[in-house]
Parts: sequence; C-alpha cells; structure tokens
Amino acid sequence: MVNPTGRALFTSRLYAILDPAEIQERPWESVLEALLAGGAGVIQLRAKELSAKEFVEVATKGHILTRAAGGQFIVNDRVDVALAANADGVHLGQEDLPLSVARKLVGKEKLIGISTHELEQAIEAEQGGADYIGFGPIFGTATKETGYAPRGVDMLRAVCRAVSIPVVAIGGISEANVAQVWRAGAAAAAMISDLMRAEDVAAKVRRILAMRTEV
Ligand code: 3NM
Repeated sequence: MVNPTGRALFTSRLYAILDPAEIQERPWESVLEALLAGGAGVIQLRAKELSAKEFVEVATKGHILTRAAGGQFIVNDRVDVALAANADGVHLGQEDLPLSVARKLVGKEKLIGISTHELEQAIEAEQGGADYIGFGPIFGTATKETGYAPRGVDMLRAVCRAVSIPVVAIGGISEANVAQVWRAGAAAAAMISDLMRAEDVAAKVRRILAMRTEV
C-alpha cells in the first residue's frame, strides 16, 4: 500500500494522539478502538513511559488495529519502533534523529513528521523533505513541558502560509477551540488530553469531526 501524501493524509483533519500515560485505568486497545470507531483517520502512538519492548508490542498491535479500520498509524520519537511495527510513519522532535538520517533509515515509503516551534524550523523541515510538520504549542498545555510560550493562531496562520506541506497544529487544542486552528489553515489538529480524558472517546471524536462543516 502506498502512503497517501500531502493533504490526502489529513482528510479527517484530526490527528489523534494515543498516549498510554494519559488514559488512566482504561486498556489502551479500547481507547484506540474508540478513536477509530469515532472516525479518527490518523493515530500517533506517543509512549514516553514504555520500555522499547513494550513500545514495539503496543505499536505492532496498534498498527494492525488502525490499518484494519482504514487509518494511518504513526510512531512518535522512535524510528526503530516505527520500522519494527511497520508503521506508516514516524514523528520526530527537534532533539530526535535528524531528518536526513531518519529518511535514510525509513526510506520514501514511510511518512516523516517533524515537530516545529518556530517559523524557521518549519521551513527547514520542509526543505529537508518532511512529509508534514507539527507546529506548537498553539495554546497553553499541561501535557508537555515544551519550553515554548503558546504560539497562538496568528503565528500558526503565518506558518501555514510559509510552507506547502501539511501543518498539524498541536498544544492545548480541544473541542472548544479546534475550529480556530482549522480556520488558521492547519491541515489537522493534534490532540492528546481532550481525547484521552473524554469519558466517551468515540462520541468526542464524532463531535469534533462534525464541527468541520462549520469552518
Ligand atoms: N507537543 P495536549 S505540545 C506532545 O508544541 C506535544 O510540539 C507539543 O497535548 C508541541 O493536546 C504537546 O493535551 C502536548 O495539549 C499536546
């Protein structure tokens, strides 16, 4: 299967991040299944607290479940785990493997996304051959100590205009403000806590996706 590139990847406009550290007592499989049942088309697995062994196990199973539902599965931080799980892509931060090194390892078939926090980083990632960028934090977030002040929707808009690859907005995005980032030009909105803490995850995804018609 050839990976969809560019905006085709983000037709659902939601980039759902599955983070086992944020789901309390629920099994991660049921949270993933709820995300998929709600219609999330792209799932990123973010697992800072798992060992490499556990990360590969979760990624392998997560990829199979996501693929069966017709979605794309992206592994955060770890090129080796993405390869081992045969994920559709890998998402890297500014301190992870450099993009050029990662590209040599995963080849052209897998997507590479790069986290960016400044306009210059966004342009650099595009020039380096990233398939998409993450840009944030857009709003304040308690999920990650990013070290950056919230960038806001105006800076997001400027980044979306400056690059032609898809921009995935991240940081403090919820059902309450997602329309703002879509309107600013983000190809997709990435969310962790608003999804992971929802009592009914599938219903939360459905409500978010239903809002796309309003932007
Ligand atoms: N990266 P929530 S902000 C993982 O700015 C992450 O690059 C960010 O979590 C960045 O949706 C962030 O709960 C946390 O705010 C996103």
